Amino acid sequence: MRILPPGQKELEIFPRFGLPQYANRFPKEVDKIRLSIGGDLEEFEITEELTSLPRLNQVSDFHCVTTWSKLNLNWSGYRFNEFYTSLILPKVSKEITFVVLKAQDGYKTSLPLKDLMQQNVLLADQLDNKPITLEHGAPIRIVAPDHYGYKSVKHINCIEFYTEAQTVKQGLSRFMDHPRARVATEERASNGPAFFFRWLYKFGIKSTIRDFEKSTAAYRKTL
Ligand SMILES: Nc1nc2c(c(=O)[nH]1)N[C@H]1C(S)=C(S)[C@@H](COP(=O)(O)O)O[C@H]1N2
Ligand SMILES: [Mo]
Repeated sequence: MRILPPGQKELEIFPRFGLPQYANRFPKEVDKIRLSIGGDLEEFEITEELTSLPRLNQVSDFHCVTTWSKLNLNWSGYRFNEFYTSLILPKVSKEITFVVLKAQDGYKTSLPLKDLMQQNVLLADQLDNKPITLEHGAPIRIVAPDHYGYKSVKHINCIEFYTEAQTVKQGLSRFMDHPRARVATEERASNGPAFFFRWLYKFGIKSTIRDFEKSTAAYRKTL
């Protein structure tokens, strides 16, 4: 038996998942990778330059804050660390500490730069040796295995680099988004005891999986 992080349970499937309001939002551009870079540096765009970085494969576990975990996912892509050092740092003149991650479906979150610079954080464009599907983040997503799934932004198309922390979310979604969301220390939400969120979120897993499946099936028919 594998020992899972505190409060997590293994799921056999790897569902398309997220906050209910994202079930019906899909990326427009799934074939071409385009990253808008901004924040406290001059804006520019990254497309093919990404493929100049070394490709690597990584097997890692994925932990959703709602307590399900999928083990041994086989990703391929580029190390965020290498991406930052090779493609961003040359354009940076101030000390960057904070990164905002935005996606084609309107989803956004943030992480401290030091967390993204860990060796196991990827910009992944393949899962199981195939291009990442619509379900799992086409054309490219963040994979941050030490952080809850909500930091692993799918369909990422914009990355902003700042010298200081920014307010990315408002109200309830701000409360639900811990600034670091580390799995090992159970940083499930920005406030309140972890056991409460374990209990609360469990009720929504099945219905969320079903809603996302339905929306995906309906959307696929329109393609
Ligand atoms: N763009 C985008 N990224 C997202 C989400 C989302 O709704 N939109 N949901 C997050 C949450 S809560 C989880 S658990 C994972 C789910 O990834 P999966 O759909 O590949 O299982 O994506 C994260 N990244
Ligand atoms: Mo999640």
